[in-house]
Amino acid sequence: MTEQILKVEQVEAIALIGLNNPPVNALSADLRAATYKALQILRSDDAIKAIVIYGEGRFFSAGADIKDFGRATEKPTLPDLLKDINDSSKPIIVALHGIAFGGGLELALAAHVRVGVSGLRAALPEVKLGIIPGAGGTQRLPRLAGIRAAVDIICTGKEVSAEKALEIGILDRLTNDSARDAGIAAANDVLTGKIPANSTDGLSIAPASTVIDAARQKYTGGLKAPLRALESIEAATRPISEGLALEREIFLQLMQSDERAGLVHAFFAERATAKIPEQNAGLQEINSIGVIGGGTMGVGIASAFSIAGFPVTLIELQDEQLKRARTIIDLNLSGALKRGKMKQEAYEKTRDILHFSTNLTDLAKTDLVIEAVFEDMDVKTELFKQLDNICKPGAMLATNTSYLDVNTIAAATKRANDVIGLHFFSPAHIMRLLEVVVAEKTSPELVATSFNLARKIGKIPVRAGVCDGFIGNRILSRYRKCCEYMLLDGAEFDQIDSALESFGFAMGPFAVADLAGLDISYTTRKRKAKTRPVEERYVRIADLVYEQGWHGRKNGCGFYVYDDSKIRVPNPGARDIVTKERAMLGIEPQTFTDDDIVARCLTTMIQEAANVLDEGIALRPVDIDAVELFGYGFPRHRGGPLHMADQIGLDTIIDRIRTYAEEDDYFWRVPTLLKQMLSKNQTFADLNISPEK
Ligand code: 3H9
Repeated sequence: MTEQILKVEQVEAIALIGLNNPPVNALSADLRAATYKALQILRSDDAIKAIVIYGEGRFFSAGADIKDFGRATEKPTLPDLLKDINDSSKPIIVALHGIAFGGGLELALAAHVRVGVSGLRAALPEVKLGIIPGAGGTQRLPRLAGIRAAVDIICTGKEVSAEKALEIGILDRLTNDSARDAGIAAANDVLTGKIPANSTDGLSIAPASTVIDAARQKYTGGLKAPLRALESIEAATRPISEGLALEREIFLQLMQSDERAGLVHAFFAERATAKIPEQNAGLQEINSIGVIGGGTMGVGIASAFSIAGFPVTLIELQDEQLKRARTIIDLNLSGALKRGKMKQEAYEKTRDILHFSTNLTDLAKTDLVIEAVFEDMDVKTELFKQLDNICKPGAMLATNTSYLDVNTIAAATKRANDVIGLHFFSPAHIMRLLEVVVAEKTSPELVATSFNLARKIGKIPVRAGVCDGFIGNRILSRYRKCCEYMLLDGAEFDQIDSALESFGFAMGPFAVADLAGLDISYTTRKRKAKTRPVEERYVRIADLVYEQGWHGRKNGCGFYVYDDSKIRVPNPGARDIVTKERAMLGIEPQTFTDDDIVARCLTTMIQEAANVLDEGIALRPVDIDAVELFGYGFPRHRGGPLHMADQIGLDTIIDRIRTYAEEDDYFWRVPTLLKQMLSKNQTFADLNISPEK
């Protein structure tokens, strides 16, 4: 018997199987084979009357092994193992603690008795990976909990608490014991007849076509997996063998889909970014946070740390702004309380350790100070000079700049190794991305500490080097330019927006510009005008719209006109500006299809991403995908621009760039990295090597 992966023991007439496959007890091919074999041996042993399966370690199981999906069809498959469990002549009791997700929960559903330990979180999150539960979840959950609950749980992938699981029939019992003890107690009760041991597959089920029809309407037009899950759940009213066969067929079809590949890539991207060269450096102790600036970013950053329970001092020189900041942080905290992100006790404690001041010297003893003041180099360097004098030795000094040179900011102090960029995204208490910008002299400890802190406040940290715009804003800036060129050359702004929204972005670039405020981007463009290369095409349309007094959503008019319901209607005045600008420049409008629009945007993102990689600004392609997915609304099911580049093929990308270059050979140049990769027949996935290896 494989001892490492399973812990098998006997307590009187009860056999115990402890799943022992760290870190998450994934039901890998090896674990499945070992469990299958153990069950056969234990069933043939007359001294054994009942079998308990529980999880060693932090929790029961995170489900099938996503890293090794390729071996999902290896025998015994998970459905084979679970059928064997359900059909067992000896009662099988599953004791669940911590997490029972995906195949882990499906294993429990196939058993004869399920006992949960308080704090258990159960879910069938497969749709979030672009698949459906493929080991009986769509057939056995409806049998235990009814079709309505099954639809709700399976089509959303949401978590169910232990109490809810007991209430709806997933669990037979809930206890505070350890999983192992709870399993033994339940097995004894089964043997003495106190609790019945039932075969889930033998349970009957009431049809609920209205529930299925309503859900079908809800999920039509979205991702494939929830709809396919419904198809499978609907079959649960048929004999179990038919339902299981259909479920398997759909599961295997979805395993081949681009949606599945994109979502699994996104799942790993979220975790891969933590693997950085500095990951083994020592950590600084951070027990207090100072945030300078009471604007949108400062308030969001202060809220993010407060929600995570850190003592925060917010500095804002203007009394009026400080008052406003306090009100918004209060609102953010009560919002977090309402959404269940904070417990009542933590909420009250946090409010006690949140301070507001107009005096920078109040940060003298603070461990980490983050500035979020006006985006201007003189303002920032002056502030860092002051912080250098005020803050204690060893304090971590961070800038939230989104474009400026962090080396120059660090050089304003006599402690450049204590300076780092922490680029949050608005609203900072909600958006998950945090670009950790590592300047030339930033110490490895500061980088490691930033990554550690990011996790504590629920962010996804990505390591970035110093350049104008780092990873995300640099790619964004090209994407926007590409959209502006298409606008000038013949596409309409609402067509560009709707093409990119159909692709999966929540909002197209012109709608985003309206939301962010046309005044803000106008100021940035003016600031950069002096350094703009003469060869670069410049599109004045956004400037002209702004100069009409149209600032976007904030004053009800920009590229679009907004009424109170926030429904956008293209602004005829903005259309007029576009037409006149084309005429003035002698541009004959060309036709762009929605596919052309998406292809150009994607190509330029890949093009810039390749340069960002080549310059070492990003560590790996997957870091760039993570930035786009978690900070810029790139559709999760598409996996990120570089994941898509591999799907499209580098030769196609390069061909496209060469074709577009016939119109503008300054903007459209084939990056050196792409040429090198093509000559070596490499994909971006090949470049995703962890730096610690
Ligand atoms: C399924 O079950 C299909 C079946 O219906 C049918 C089959 C026929 N497999 O997240 P963490 C890795 S589909 C392999 O940082 P946490 C993860 O990448 C599955 N590896 O920990 C990371 O690796 P690394 C349905 C997995 O405590 C390490 O474990 N299940 C898996 O913050 C630690 O992970 C899901 O979708 C896995 N299943 O969170 C659950 N899960 O250290 C997906 C994790 O190299 N998992 N890893 O970066 C989760 O939601 C979270 O990992 C969990 C733990 C909440 C469990």
